[in-house]
Amino acid sequence: MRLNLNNVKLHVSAGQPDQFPTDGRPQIIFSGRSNVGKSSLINTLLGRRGLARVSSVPGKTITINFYDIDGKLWFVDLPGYGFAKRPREEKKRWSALTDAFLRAPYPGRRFFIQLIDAKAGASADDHAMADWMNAVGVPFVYAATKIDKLNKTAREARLAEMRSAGATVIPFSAVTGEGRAELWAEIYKFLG
Ligand SMILES: Nc1nc2c(ncn2[C@@H]2O[C@H](COP(=O)(O)OP(=O)(O)OP(=O)(O)O)[C@@H](O)[C@H]2O)c(=O)[nH]1
Ligand SMILES: [Mg+2]
Repeated sequence: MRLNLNNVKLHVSAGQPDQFPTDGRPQIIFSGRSNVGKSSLINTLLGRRGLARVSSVPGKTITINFYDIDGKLWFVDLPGYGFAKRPREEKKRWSALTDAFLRAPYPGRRFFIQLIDAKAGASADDHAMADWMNAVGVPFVYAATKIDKLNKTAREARLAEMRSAGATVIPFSAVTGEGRAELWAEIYKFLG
């Protein structure tokens, strides 16, 4: 599959399950805690600075954003989880919408890119997400985000820790662009 990255657009910011696409195109799903750098990573992958909104206020939006990638696949930006200051009502909405998305039968293939803040390491919610992906058996890789913030020693320690469970871990930085080519390689490998 060849993709024209000049032909990408935000298709829908879905606040309700009936807005989710059901056409069966492959979905690349980006998941991670709030503020982990999801929007920045999506923009870096697509080479578009302002497509996914990079927020100064974390955890503001509770929608699932579907980006149409050249009419051939979907990039799915899940709302970030684990933002401590978010009101309880919003947390409920987050899990209701995300659960609906993850549980609904989808007539196409799915590949998860699970973002972990390289400096902070995996949170309890990150572990819960990984447990879910392993239990369901969906393919995924980790992106260790904001890797530019770590010195060599901290970087190697974090990557070794994240790789100890056997998963693929890609160090990533939206600042330097490190990891962009490697993530695209994983996506293309999945697409076959
Ligand atoms: N140093 C550094 N900062 C980054 C990187 N990626 C994102 N940031 C910063 O981290 C903050 C959050 O980035 P976002 O891309 O909005 O993160 P998000 O996961 O989409 O956040 P929410 O959607 O609000 O949950 C912003 O201030 C970014 O500038 C990175 O690779 N390196
Ligand atoms: Mg975001």
